[in-house]
Amino acid sequence: MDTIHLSEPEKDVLKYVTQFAQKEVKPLAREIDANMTVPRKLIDRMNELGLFASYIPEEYGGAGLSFSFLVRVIEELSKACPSTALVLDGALTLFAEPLIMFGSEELKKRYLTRIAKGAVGGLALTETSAGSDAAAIKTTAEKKGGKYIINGSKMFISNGSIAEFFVVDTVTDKEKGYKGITTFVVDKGTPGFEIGREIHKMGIRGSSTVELSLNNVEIPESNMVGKLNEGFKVVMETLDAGRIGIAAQALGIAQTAFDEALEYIKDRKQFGRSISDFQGIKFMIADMATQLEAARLITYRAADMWTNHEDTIKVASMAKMFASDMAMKVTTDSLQLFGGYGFTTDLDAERHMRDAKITQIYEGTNQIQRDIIAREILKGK
Ligand code: COS
Repeated sequence: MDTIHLSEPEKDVLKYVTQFAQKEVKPLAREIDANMTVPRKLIDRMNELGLFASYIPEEYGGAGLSFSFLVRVIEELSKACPSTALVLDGALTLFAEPLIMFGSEELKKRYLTRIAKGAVGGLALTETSAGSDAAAIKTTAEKKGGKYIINGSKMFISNGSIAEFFVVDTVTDKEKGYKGITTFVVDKGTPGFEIGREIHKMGIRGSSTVELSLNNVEIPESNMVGKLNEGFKVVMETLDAGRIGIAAQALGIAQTAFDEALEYIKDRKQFGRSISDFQGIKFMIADMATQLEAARLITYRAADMWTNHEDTIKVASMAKMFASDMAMKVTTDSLQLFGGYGFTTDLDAERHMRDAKITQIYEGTNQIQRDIIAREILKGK
């Protein structure tokens, strides 16, 4: 099924991305999970194939392909290895997108051109006491002359150890709540900016997740993304795009889990026949395939809406919530279809289930997504 709107050249490029994902990424997925790192040469290879440049506008050295295309790329890479997909997803939806939407010409020239050449970026919003309540961040940015001095710390930052720069959210006016938040770009290597310990995780183990600490980090005012005290809008809109990326990641993980289980049940014989002959198994397969199809439709619709600059808040949250809940269910049922073998680490079913779990949590828990969806509906959207 191909309901997403892609140009003919995008469709052609996507075929190569699928081949690359299946031939070069998938064989490394186990090793990436075990070693808890995506090899640099794989990131370089994604760059060589133009994947980092794909979503960057042409005037900044990119190919100017659509967000819908990027979503399909994330899905295809996630079928092979969701940790590898997250390296690209984080760089493009969480770092490049806010600059594309809100960055000054100077910032776009300085950073988008580097992303287009394979530099990784990240988003630093979350703090130990500000997760779902994003506006509760405490990291401050104080103006001194033409500079801002940033102090604070960040938690669970994806791409942490490999990113060269981060979009960082700070408090610039303590009295004003979310209307006192400002977003800046901070380069790795700026004095006082430290990348902390690598956090070990249950799933997407190849993706780097770290704490960041910022002690008197001095940055020029020109690093501000958007306007002073309007950073909450920057980050919320960034997450609208990011959530569609996570929906695509969830889709990819679930599709692979399903495909592997489907192959197995056709071969596996019990009671003298293939277990796919049993109604109990058939019903599971029918439900899983239907859930996958529905998640794909809503994710593609959200992607096309974002591409067309429509109001996507509600549908982005729906896609993220629905696709990630689906992925958890489908990966759990896929493991079940393998029986005892599925519970072993000899097969990939358990990894898919571990990888799916985070999609219900990050870029806004599914409880927060439900809150956003209801709020939008009550507003009449
Ligand atoms: N897209 C665009 N704008 C949004 C938005 C969204 N998804 N969500 C909120 N806003 C806007 C609101 O419209 C409002 O703007 P106005 O001042 O123009 O009216 C402003 O942001 C404040 O909204 P609200 O009052 O709802 O803010 P809250 O502090 O109550 O928080 C939630 C809103 C819960 C939606 C927000 O904190 C959130 O998304 N939390 C999850 C954070 C998250 O995803 N973290 C993951 C980090 S990356 S792993």
